[in-house]
This record gives sequence, C-alpha cells and structure tokens, in this order.
Amino acid sequence: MDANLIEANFDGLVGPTHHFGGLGVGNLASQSHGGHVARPRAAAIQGIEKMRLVASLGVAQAILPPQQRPDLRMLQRLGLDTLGLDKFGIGGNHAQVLRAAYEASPRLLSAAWSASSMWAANAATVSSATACRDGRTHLTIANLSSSLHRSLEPAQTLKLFRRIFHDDSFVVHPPLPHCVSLRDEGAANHMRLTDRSGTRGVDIFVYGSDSLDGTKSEGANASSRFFPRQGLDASKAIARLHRLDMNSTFFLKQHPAAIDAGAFHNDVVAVSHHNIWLHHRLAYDADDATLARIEQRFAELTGEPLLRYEISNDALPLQDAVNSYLFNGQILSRRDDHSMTIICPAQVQETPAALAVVKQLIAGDGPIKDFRIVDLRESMNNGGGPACLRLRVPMSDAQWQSLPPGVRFTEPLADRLCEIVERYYPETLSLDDLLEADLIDVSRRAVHAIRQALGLQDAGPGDLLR
Ligand code: SUG
Repeated sequence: MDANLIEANFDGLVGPTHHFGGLGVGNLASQSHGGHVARPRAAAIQGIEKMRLVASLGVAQAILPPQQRPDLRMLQRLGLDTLGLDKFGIGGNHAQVLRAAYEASPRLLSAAWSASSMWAANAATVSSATACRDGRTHLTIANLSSSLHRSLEPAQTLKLFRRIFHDDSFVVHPPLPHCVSLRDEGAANHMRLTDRSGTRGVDIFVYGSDSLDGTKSEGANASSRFFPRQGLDASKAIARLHRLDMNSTFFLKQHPAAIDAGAFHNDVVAVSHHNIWLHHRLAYDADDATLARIEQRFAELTGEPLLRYEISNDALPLQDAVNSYLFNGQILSRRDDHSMTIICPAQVQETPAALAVVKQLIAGDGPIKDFRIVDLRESMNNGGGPACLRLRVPMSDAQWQSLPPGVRFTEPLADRLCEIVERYYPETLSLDDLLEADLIDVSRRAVHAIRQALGLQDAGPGDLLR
C-alpha cells in the first residue's frame, strides 16, 4: 500500500447511562467523582461537539454506537439468576434484579450499567497495513480484563468491529484470553510513529507489568499504589498476531511513578501523531539509550528525524499532567495545509503549567501550529479525555469507502444524533437512579435509535442485547 494513509478517528458516542461509578482502576478522576450526579445528555453532546470540530478540520471522523446496557446477563452469571430473565436478559422482574445487584454491591449495579464503551481508545489495538507483513490492517479487540465493567465491552465490540471492518483488507482478531498476564487495554497503550505519509515507521507498545505471574512488577520499579493495566505478554502477543516487524517494534515499560500519579494508560502521559511524539519525562522506565534507539530506527526507516518532545517534571509536574490531561490531547493534521492542531481539554487552560507547554509547542518551529480547547467535563470526570474517546485507524481511501456509510460523520448525522440524545437521554443520573427499571427501556430505545441512525440496525433482540 503505497498511497498516503488517512488517520480515521472513530469516536465512541457516550451512552444514555453515563454515570460516575468510581470504578476506574488507578484512575483518580473516576475515583474522586464516584457517586456524583452525572449529566448523560450533556456528556453525549460534548462528545458530538468534539467530533464536529475534528471533522471541520478535514479529518476523517466516524462514530461508534454505545453498547446496550444494563448487562443483565452479567448479573445473571454472577448468581443473581433466580429472577426469571431469559437468555437475552429479557423478562423477569427488573426492579428486583437491579435491587438484588445493588444489595450484593452498588459497584456491581454500576458495572452492569456502565457506558464505558465510549472510551474507544480502549476498544482495540490497531496496526496499519503498512506495518503488517501481510499488508492488511489488523485490529485486536482489547479484553479489558482489569475491571468488571470494562470486561463487558469486548463481546459487543467484536461483533460491531467485524461489521464495520468487514472488508478483506482488515483482520479483526478476538480479544486475548482473559487472564492477569494477558490483560490488554488496546490502543491507549500503543503508538505508531510514521513519516508524514503515514506509511513507514515504528511501533511502540507500552505496558505496566512484566512480572512472570503478570500481577505486579517486583522491586524498586514496581508501582505501589495501583494495579498496572497492561501486561507485556499481551502486547507481545498482539505484535505477533499483527505480523509486525520486530526490528521496528519496541516495548516500553510505564514508569511506576506515572502509574502511581494516576497515569493508568500511556495516553495519559504521552501522545503521538505521524512523526511527533510528545511525552512526559516520567512516562517510561527507559534509559536515554533506549529512546535514542527508537529515534535512530525511525530515521533509518523514514529518512526523517523523529520529533520527540520530552516534557520535564519541572516544566509540568506529573500531577498537573494527570489533572490537565494535556497528553490526552488529539494531534491532528488539517486537510487544507497539512499543519497540525492539538485539541486539548478545557482543563489544560485551567492548569498554567500545561497551558505554558502547549503555547511553547505552538510557538516553536515544529508542525503543531494551533491548539483548540474542548469541553469534555463529563467524560473527563471519569478519566476520559479527547484521545480516550477516539480510536485511530490508519487506512487507505478505498478502505474508508468500504465502511458502512452510516458510520461516517456528517453534519446532518450529528444533528440527528443530537435529536436522539435530547429525546431519550436522562438529563441527570445518580447511582440511585440505576435502581429504576424504567431506565432499561429508555436505554434500549436510545441505543436502538442510534444504531438505526448509523445504519447498523439490528436483526432481532439477540443482536440488540449482545
Ligand atoms: O478505563 N473510566 C475509564 C477511562 C478510560 C480512559 N481511556 C484512556 N485513557 N484511553 C477507565 O478507567 C470510569 C467509570 C466509572 O467510574 O463509572 C472508567 O471506567
């Protein structure tokens, strides 16, 4: 595949049951907002506004529908199964099921309702066709084994992705087996650095744990506060599955200080786009020689220097990096003049050190010429910034044309989605509201209407629910 690749952004539309469950492992925003009242309607509109902005820059934008919730079958599988649900989670006394879940644990109830599939950066790891030896674009669905609410996503994601990426030029792999050493959180822990055409380059996988039993790293290099979410064994398996060239594939370990400060994914302390790699000094437990080898390999392959911007802890303390989500910005190449823009969450503007870093980047002679601020407060309060909400899929124009047309962003589609959101989504949602059986129907209708708007109508109740 020689022609230039486009970097399509697939955003997860926030679902109608967005709430603050306090469920995110090592995710400080999620933990500190647990139990707060959420605003699902505003959350979805904020996400759609971001898509409008990205599309207005001439970037290929597509939309992933929210998943069906609650996952009553999960509750059934955990022993709350005596209440007459059928195999699709239909029937039975829903109010009783929800109450029983709540009494078993409010976290269980929250997990069943979680709208976490909005964070599409965790849906899959994607390898460009130009990196894979068979010349196809490989996607491995993330198993998201570190937490219950997220482990519910892969089954529906696999179905959806097989439908969207149906063309022979894509290969969609099922999630790796659910186990501790193979826990995998998808593209949030992977970066592909390329020349400006998007073709030649290197792959970097970032992991948190490399110990043999896969739990925690030992010794001084161990994170002490939080369970690392990505296992090295998982990253290696994906690199093999995707048939990557091991001479241009690197595995970097997250710095334990970063995990301890709340960087539960690489994309909280690093961001990449084409030949740009912006990261915090404490993002990796790697010496300068390792980073230099990556730069050298990149230059060999592309004939260009890698533009690596390392931000020191003095310039931006880790805590400010995590609070502002500067590194979760989206760097995008505009279609008109190919200059780059970074889209940052509003929290960057409110964090002087983070704002200073962005301004310095723009003022320099690098390709990033502009920054835009987006308000994603609802998602941010659960630890999900601009980059978390999107999955990048490098593809040729022919591959873009092969997608079901309804998932490609257009302004009329955005307007239609806003109407659906206004019509069905609750204005506010608290944990107590999750006990309301009526919410089941509202949520199903909303997701059904969204899938219809995207041209992903369902064949029957089985399809709709699983
Ligand atoms: O997995 N939050 C998500 C946020 C994911 C962000 N993604 C990236 N960094 N790419 C998580 O921790 C919170 C849900 C709750 O608490 O209700 C949550 O799952």
